[in-house]
Amino acid sequence: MNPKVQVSWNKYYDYAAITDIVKKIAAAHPNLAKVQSIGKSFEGRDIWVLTITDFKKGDDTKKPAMYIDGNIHSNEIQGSEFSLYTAWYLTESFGDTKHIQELLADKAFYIVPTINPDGREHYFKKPNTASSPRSGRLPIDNDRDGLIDEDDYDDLDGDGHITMMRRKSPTGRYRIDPEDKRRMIAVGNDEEGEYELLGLEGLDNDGDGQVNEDGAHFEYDPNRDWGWSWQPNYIQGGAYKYPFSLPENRAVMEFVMKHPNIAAAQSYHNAGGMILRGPGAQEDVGTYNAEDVRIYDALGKKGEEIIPGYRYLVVYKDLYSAYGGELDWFYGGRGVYTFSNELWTPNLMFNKEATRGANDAATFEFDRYLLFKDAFVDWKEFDHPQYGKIEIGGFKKNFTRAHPGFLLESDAHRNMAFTLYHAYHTPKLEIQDVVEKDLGDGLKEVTATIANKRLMPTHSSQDLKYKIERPDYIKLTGAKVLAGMVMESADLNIAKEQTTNPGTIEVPNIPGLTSVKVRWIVQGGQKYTITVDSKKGGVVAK
Ligand SMILES: [Ca+2]
Ligand SMILES: [Ca+2]
Ligand SMILES: [Ca+2]
Ligand SMILES: [Ca+2]
Ligand SMILES: [Zn+2]
Repeated sequence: MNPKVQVSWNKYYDYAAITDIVKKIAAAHPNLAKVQSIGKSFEGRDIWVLTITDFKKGDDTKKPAMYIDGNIHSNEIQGSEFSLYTAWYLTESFGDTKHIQELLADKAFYIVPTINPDGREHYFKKPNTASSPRSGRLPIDNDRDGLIDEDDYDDLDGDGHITMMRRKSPTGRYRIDPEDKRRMIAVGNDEEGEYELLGLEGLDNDGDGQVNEDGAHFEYDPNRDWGWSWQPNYIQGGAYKYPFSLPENRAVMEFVMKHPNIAAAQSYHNAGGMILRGPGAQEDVGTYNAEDVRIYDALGKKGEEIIPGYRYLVVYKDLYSAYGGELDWFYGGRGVYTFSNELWTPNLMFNKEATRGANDAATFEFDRYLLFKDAFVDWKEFDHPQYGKIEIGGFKKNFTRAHPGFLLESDAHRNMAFTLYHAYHTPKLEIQDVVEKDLGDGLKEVTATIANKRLMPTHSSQDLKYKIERPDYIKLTGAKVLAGMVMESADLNIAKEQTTNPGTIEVPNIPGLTSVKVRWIVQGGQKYTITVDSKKGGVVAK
């Protein structure tokens, strides 16, 4: 492959660079990619979406679509590179990869590299930790003292990183690891320690007796703002005001509402190596019925094969309860099969099972032998106005949650492959055969078989339960239709007649890997057209 758009996939991109890449992809591949803004962030940045499909084979809105986004949590940056890589790979490999050509003939992709550009920019440009900031940039008075963001982290030593503070103390419960002097280890109950840990670099800026209590690092949680099982702030910390009160999420919601062809969705987070599905909360277990769980399981288990080291898990059961999460809205509110992947697994460090703690021995070894200690700021002394003589040191923001550059591209490719498998299994409708029977007197019986060649139905069980999307229409035009019916059993000749508007038969669902039959009695019409029009299954005609 000799790509038209040159991008290095072993590094990270700030907002300006993302803007440049999405525009270059669209300019280089006008028949495959379009870029538009779905709205503005709080600070006024455009939120870019790339629409990827083979436009020569039909409009994106008439095809089942896969929606992909990243970076809802500001510090969880690599979802943007993974999303961008997907758009880049689809467009660049189209020329010589038959599978991609077929996929883009049938499907569309809506790819939003970052749905939180303000937070991303803060993470890149300001001193931060691997876990900050989580929020976008709407200002909040976290401690309700009447002041906003009055006590953020402070980069005390001015090195551009927010690391840890420690102090020698006879009552401290930590000591230095003799194996790696940079690492602090907790002492046992019967041991004496020599250091206490004082948290992240900071001062009590406003003299209220607390350090780092109100800053940009945690204002609210953008992934608790979505309109399904939403709970207010006193039940669910970080919920902010009401569902879709954040402008970035509202822009996504409005885009999704305008694109009812979205049948599948993927959001990217970090970290831990997980392929997550809902429900986010125990209360919603009933909304995931057996048929849908079967489809989630088929996709999720394939994902475990495609992305070694990642585990397919259920949020509320295997992680924690969360209300008003994005994946719950996509499935609960829109009936869309959705996964959230927690990117970066520490197993990638030495290709064996590992934990990802910033204080785990393997993390230090990996930094020492593969990153050559580039990810760690060595401890150094500092005179703290409140704590006295302390030391500052620890991992930089770009390690423990984000992939080191040399491991970024292969994991992006594997996660993309999982989303392509997911997209492949959105419905593929085909008018399989049309059988005519002459009934005499210029009348004929037309029986059409509509097959769905993929795993997903045109309506998830959640969709059917709440009537989220209209039924699928199977239309006969070009002849006078006298009667129309759904064949419940063609073999036994059992039909359910539709007396109103028989030319357009409504079927509630076309399940995956199966077919439905419809029949009309028509008069005349040597040449007629049968059209299947499904919101999530696309439009096909014969
Ligand atoms: Ca405050
Ligand atoms: Ca610092
Ligand atoms: Ca304070
Ligand atoms: Ca305060
Ligand atoms: Zn996250």
